[in-house]
Amino acid sequence: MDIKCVIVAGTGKSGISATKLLLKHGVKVYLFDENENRKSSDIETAIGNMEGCHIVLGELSDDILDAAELMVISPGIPVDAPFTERIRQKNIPIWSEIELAYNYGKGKIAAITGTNGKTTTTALTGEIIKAYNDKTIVVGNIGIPYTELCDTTDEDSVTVAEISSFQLETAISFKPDVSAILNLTPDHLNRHYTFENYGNVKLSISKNQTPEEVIVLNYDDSNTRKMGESVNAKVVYFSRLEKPAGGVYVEDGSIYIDDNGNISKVLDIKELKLLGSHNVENVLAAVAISYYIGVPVQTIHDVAVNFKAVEHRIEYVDTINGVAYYNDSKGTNPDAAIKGIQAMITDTYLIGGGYDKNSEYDEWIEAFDGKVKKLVLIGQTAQKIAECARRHGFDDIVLMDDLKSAVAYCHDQAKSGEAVLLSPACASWGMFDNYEQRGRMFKEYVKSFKE
Ligand code: UMA
Repeated sequence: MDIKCVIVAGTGKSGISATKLLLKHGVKVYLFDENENRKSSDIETAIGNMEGCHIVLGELSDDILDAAELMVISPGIPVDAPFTERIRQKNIPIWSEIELAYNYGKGKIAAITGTNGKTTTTALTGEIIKAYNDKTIVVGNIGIPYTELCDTTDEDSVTVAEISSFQLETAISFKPDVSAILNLTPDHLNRHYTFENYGNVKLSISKNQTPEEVIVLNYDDSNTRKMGESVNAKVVYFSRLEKPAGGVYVEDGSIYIDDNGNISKVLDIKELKLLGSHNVENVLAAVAISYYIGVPVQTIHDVAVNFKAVEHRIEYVDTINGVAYYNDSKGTNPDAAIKGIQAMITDTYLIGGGYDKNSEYDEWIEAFDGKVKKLVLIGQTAQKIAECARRHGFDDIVLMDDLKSAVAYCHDQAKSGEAVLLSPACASWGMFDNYEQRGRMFKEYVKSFKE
């Protein structure tokens, strides 16, 4: 890059990584944050070697605007934040942190966006591609800024990036080899104003792609299906419900790839440790993305069937005496816990209850759908949930003193082929510090039965 002086806006993860990258390449940086209360000493510690770096808190001076050739903006800062007006008046280009990384990175890129499922799909795609190519990095909205690792890539590398709409707004030349839009429902409308704008920003992930590159789109979502009509890239649809030509689809419980009429079976859905129809969609997308990055079908199969969910979210723990244990400690309210029970495909011992947030449990009980063999209740809400369940005609209930005895009870009672699910529909407070600790304790108790 032939640029000597850059303003980096935002001193979060993205701004720090972008600054370090630029300094390493000998570029002078004005690291700017509107928040005057940010502690310079913290920022300096995060940067390390401050040579060439000037921290600016509060407001940018005209001198800085005169000197800067580029501004790199963090995703959390809206592109129409008042201070950006002065940047535009000076005709200083504004790049997202993704765009900056793209200019330094090498190798192939798989870029994943969408409203829901991005993180699971990115994590799974990353695992699959890593198994085939150890020069694979997994970056972006998932938590590790792209600028932190782009310098480690070479021509043989693959970058798997979770990209948010915030990061796409100021992506200029970013061109993934394979892009994906998983689904589209209204989100972040305070930032993008209309659903149409939000959709257009998501679609811009493909704006520089040519027919040489691939875009993976959800055929079952009418919004993303429609996007296939307006892109330049080769379109590969995935579908759980239909069989789009040249796509990745489900038939008789198995996932297939149709590559120009060559059909490969990838896996049986029942082999997956990820549960729920939303996760089948995430797997379909990950299969399509990795296949078009060049990963052999056998490798895709082997990694996908062993992939466990993100921690505490319908996370497969282990199978003991034929009983599968799942940790859904992140099910801290009835809405989230509904997804947990919906994901189960066998008779389930459901461990619920905890801190009382004044929730109503009716819809959760209604969602049991004949799958709950026993509702094992703990904590402050145990009685309240039991009463609610009985009102709905559900009577297979047992109350236990604590999580440990609840797990022990399930271990005693559950038979081979059944499942045990911790999905409490309540916060953990009172019994645990947070849902993470509750989930970790659950996993420890389960593992103790293995020994
Ligand atoms: N700031 C301003 N002016 C503003 C707003 C913010 O100066 O108007 C400053 C703040 O004072 C702060 C800095 O900007 O110092 C924060 O920057 P940031 O919000 O972009 O935070 P980062 O730490 O850089 O994290 C970002 C992503 N955050 C957002 O998009 C809000 C992270 O995604 C991402 O993991 C990280 O970069 C690495 O790529 C988080 C997220 O919530 C997980 N994403 C949204 C989502 O998933 O829904 C999109």
